Amino acid sequence: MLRGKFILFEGLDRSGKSTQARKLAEALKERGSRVEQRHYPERSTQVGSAINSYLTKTKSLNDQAIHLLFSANRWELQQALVDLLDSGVTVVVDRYVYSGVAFSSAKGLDREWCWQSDFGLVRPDLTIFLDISPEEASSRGGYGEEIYEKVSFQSKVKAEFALIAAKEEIRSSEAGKASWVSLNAQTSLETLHAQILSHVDAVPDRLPGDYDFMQK
Ligand code: NYM
Ligand code: MG
Repeated sequence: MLRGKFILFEGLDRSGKSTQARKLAEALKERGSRVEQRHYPERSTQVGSAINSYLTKTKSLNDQAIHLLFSANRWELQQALVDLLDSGVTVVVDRYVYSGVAFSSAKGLDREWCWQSDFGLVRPDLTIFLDISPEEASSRGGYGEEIYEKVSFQSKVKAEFALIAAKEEIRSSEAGKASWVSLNAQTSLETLHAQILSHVDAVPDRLPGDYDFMQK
């Protein structure tokens, strides 16, 4: 039996991640795969509840502390994620370590420091970065409610994601398999969905227990 695939969506707020994650999960299920969706931050845990208070501006925390809470939230759910994958379920995830680094380093925290707390977590098999301009994102529904949803800040986040993408694309080509793809999110839902499906189909099969990990 094969393990499930770990497919990650990353991008700015309102880049369309949730919509595309749902469409991908539906398409894979229709083909008969077992699929689950996850989203970080997972706000239902105690750590997640503290994160939620920060994001909704009801509690202030220093930049280092909130960074470590986001990371702790991934760690507390890591075993459950691995168990799901090992049981053959494909997991479509909305945000993970790259958001952690991009958002915190956009505040000016040291980039290397930002990576540290996530080293050792399972690396996604494929990360799909939905590329959108901060201006286009800000025109989409519901924008501006949470702490990071300002065009000026999202522009800095986008620049940090660009640095991460460059690094991950080099890693992909060295490994001879695409583990990061950046797609233009300012296109039709269906065009984007078809592109995403074809990238997901190209992800190699792996056995349970066979993972790469986040590392230096
Ligand atoms: N965010 C998310 C971080 O700053 N660090 C992280 O590690 C993660 C996972 O939380 N603006 C930020 C990005 C978003 C905010 O996420 C809430 P979402 O996907 O909008 O619920
Ligand atoms: Mg958001």
